[in-house]
Amino acid sequence: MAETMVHKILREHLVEGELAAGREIGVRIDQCLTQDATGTTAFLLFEAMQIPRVRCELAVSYVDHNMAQFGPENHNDHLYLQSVATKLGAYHSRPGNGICHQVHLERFGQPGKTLLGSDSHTPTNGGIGMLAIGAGGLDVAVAMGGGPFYMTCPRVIGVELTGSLQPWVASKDIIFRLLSILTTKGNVGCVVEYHGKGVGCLNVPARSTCTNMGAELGVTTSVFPSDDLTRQFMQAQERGDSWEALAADPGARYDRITKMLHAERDAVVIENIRTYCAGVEVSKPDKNGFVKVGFDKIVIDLNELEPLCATPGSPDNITTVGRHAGKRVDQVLVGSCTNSSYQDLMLCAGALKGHTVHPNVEMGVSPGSRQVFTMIGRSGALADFIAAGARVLESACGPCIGQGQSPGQDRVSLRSFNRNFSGRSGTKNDTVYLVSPETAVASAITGVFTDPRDLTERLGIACPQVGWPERFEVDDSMIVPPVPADRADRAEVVRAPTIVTPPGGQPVPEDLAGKILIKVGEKITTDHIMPAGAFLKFRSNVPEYAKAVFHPLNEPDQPTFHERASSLRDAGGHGVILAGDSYGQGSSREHAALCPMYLGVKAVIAKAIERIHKANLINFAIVPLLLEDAADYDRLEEGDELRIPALAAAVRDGAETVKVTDASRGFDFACRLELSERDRRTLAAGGKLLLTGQGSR
Ligand code: MIC
Ligand code: SF4
Repeated sequence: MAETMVHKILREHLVEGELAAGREIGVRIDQCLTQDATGTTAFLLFEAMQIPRVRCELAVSYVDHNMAQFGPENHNDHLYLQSVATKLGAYHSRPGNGICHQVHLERFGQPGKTLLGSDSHTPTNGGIGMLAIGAGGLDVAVAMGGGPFYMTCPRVIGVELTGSLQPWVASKDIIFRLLSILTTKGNVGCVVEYHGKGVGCLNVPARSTCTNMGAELGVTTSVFPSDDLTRQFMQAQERGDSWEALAADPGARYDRITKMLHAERDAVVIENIRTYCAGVEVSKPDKNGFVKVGFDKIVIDLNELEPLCATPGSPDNITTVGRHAGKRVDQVLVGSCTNSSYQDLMLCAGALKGHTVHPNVEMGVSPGSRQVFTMIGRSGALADFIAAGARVLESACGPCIGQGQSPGQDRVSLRSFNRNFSGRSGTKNDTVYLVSPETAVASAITGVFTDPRDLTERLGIACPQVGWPERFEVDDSMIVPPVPADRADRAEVVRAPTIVTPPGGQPVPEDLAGKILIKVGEKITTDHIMPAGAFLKFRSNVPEYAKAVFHPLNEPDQPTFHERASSLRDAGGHGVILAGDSYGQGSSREHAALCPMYLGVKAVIAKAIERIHKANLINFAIVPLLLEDAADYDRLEEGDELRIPALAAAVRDGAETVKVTDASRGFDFACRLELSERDRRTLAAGGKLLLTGQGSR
């Protein structure tokens, strides 16, 4: 039977289960990556598992997030990571070498392989034809130790690209269009597979922009075929030998996708589905106004695509750039793992050449890797940035994770990044728009929101043609190789006192007797639960970092979440978090489960929980409970006392629902336990580490 590319890779790597959408499968992982903000925990947990050496084909530890170095913590982390990773058999990409996803694409990504990374944007490497998946650090630690990764066998969403991109329209606009169709909600358990003639106008970094930001769709990953352009990219990286062609078989069928949408509230999304999808069917509204929308595949004509942007608050608030034309812009940032390739930066430098950044605007540029940095340096583009007045930042995540460049209050910031969750920039109630590098640079020149196509018409600036380098500057001297196995015993791990072994889990309580510690709304991200920015430096110290749980939601002059939760825990009570839809979307940071666990949280009750966060909750023995009737959310309040008798038995014995009593208000409601057999065993054991039998309580 004709197969999709996703199924080909999965079939090659299947170690447990069968390839039927919705079933749990175990997949062999070839490559693993960690970054410093999640990597310290991943390696501490790997050490706790007492596996002497990395067993997957390749593991790379990167340092790119936590670079500000206020206080000793960050440097301590870097030293720990370099020593532990290389001792245990991983490569280590040193601070300054670049953002993990960009460097991995340049130096290690390989078509047809599987990659598991402790960062939600690991799917970036789908642009080179890998099945690249983001996960919590504990799952990555297990994969480094040679264990399979368990996931739901995905439904494959086919995205056909036709035509070719017009000048000033970018691959970022493709993923924006996709976000306007699929949104950030309701895509859990799916993988996006791109195909069609239009793929041929996108080079590997441009493809990776789409797969990178596929993370914002909430899908497991996204993948492009591996073709001649992939071969050229790998040859130019001196890795042509590792190339292989990979594509779906002719006639391969993609899954039919169905989504529940609200006829009125989601009217624009339904209209987009009608415009861009084939085989669309929309049911009649149910009593609550919801319709079932089904379609066979998505078709995007690149000739018709125009510059798009995501307006503040969520990456799926998509409008055209033209709609904001003329609006004042105060800050422009180009960088992040979404758009900081050689091509992206050469294009921006080319447009800026001979101009000065508008006096309204502060512009910052961060090259994605040392390779990109070196090449813009040698080509003269770096001098063009400097001459134009752009502030050149180091090769790292930087402002994308709120490490500097926070915008002023009510100031409009345009970023070529992938996330604009409120407050992520480090400024409360910020106004961050996500745009392509093309739109970013056009607006930096004019000082107002500018459709980049207008640059040519109004200012006579032609769209720069960025040639493909025959050879990239290959220099792996900042990648430290593993210590040879026969010398590893003697290698010392540098462990400063700021690196604290994470606490172990406890089995699910037999009877839950607790309290709703916080009631949060819809689309709460891991940035709300466990903010990064200035708190990043505490990632390797759970008791310290736990003080920041729900920090952005703490009310002034009221006890913080940390204070409320720790006093309940110390009194022997069980904490519960109540949430709306898409709880835990965004990053893979397992601290969003680990720190609440440390504070005594035993369950999350929500309308829906995102994939990686749900897995992290289970790994740390917090029970994910889904409201059977979403309307019960409105009846529950913060401070309510909850009882769930025989919760542990329900988890162990395969119950699909549990009855919860709100003892404060005197009513019962039902919650679903959507758990695999393995999830149940993990929760019952007190978390994944204890399930393996090697962790300590
Ligand atoms: C992010 O973009 O939010 C991060 C920071 O890269 C996270 C990882 C982390 O929190 O360390 C992610 O995307 O997984
Ligand atoms: Fe770093 Fe931002 Fe990419 Fe996350 S999204 S890996 S913080 S550049």
